[in-house]
Amino acid sequence: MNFKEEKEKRITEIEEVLHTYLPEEKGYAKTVISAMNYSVLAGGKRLRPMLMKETYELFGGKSKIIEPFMAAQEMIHTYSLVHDDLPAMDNDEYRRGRKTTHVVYGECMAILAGDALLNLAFETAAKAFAMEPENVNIGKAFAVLAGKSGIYGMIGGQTADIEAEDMQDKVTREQLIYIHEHKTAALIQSSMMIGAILAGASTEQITKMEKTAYNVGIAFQIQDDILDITSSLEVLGKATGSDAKNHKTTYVTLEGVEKSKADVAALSQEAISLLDSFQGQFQNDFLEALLQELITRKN
Ligand code: GRG
Repeated sequence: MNFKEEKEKRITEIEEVLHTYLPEEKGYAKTVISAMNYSVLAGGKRLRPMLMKETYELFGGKSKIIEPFMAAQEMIHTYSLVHDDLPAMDNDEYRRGRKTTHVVYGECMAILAGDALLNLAFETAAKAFAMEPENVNIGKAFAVLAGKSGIYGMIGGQTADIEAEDMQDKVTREQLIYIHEHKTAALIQSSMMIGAILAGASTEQITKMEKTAYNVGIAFQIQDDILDITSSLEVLGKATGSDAKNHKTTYVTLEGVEKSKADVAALSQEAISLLDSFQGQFQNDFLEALLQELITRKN
C-alpha cells in the first residue's frame, strides 16, 4: 500500500462529500455562507471524517448514510477552530495555511459562521434519517455527535482549558488530561464511535473504539503541544508559540519534550494494539497505518 497516495485519495473523496453538503453562496445570508465555506474548504487533514469512514469500513459498513455524518463531523470541528481563533479566545491569525476567518470576514461574521456550521452539522447529519428511516443506529450516532461536542465533551474541555490559562504551575496533570480528553479526544471518539455504530457494531466493539480513540486523541494533542514549540508557521499552517503566548500549561511544559514524545508513541501503540485485538475478525490496514502516522506527524 502506498500510504501517501491512499490518504490523498481519501481526502479528495471527503472533500467531494463536503461540497455536496455545503450551502450555496447566495441570498441575504451570502456573507456568512462565504465565511462558512472559506473555513471548511481551507484544507486541513480531514482526520475526523477519515477516521469515521475507516472505522465504518472496518466493521463492514457499506451504505451512503456515513457521508452526512462525515460532513457533519468536519463542520463541527471547523466551527470549533473558527471560534477558538477569535480574539476572545486564542486570537490567532493563521489557520490551515490561510488567514483565519475573523481576520478575513470580521469578528461578527466569524462568530456567526461558527454558529451556523454547528447548526448545519445537525441539519446535515439529520439527512441520514430520510435515507434509511428504519435504521435505529442513526439516532444513536446522532446522540454521540451531539454529546461529544457538547458540555460533556469538547465544549467542557475548552471551558477547562480557558480557565486553566494563567494558572501556570498550578495546573495539575489530572486537569490537563481532562482538558485533552474533552477538548481533543472527544471529537476523535465521536468520529470512530459513529463509524462503528452506523456499521452495526456491538456495544462491546463500540466501547473498544471509544478507548482506542481516547488514546489516539490524547496522543494527537500531546503531538500538537510538541509541534507548537518545535515546528514553524510554514510547516504547520498556523502560528507556533501560541501556547506560550496564551500562558498555557501543556503536556510539554509539565513533562518535557522527550517524555512527551515517548508518551505519544506509547499511546499510539496502545491504540494500534486495541485495533489489532480485532484481528482475524475485522481488519483495516489503512486505519492502522493512519494511527501509526499520527506519532510522527509534522502538521
Ligand atoms: C471553541 C467550543 C470551542 C472549542 C475549541 C478545537 C478546539 C476547541 C480548539 C482548537 C485548538 C486546539 C489545539 C484544539 C485541539 C484539537 C486540535 C489539535 C485541533 C486541530 O485539529 P487538526 O490538527 O486540524 O486536525 P486540521 O486543520 O488539520 O483539521
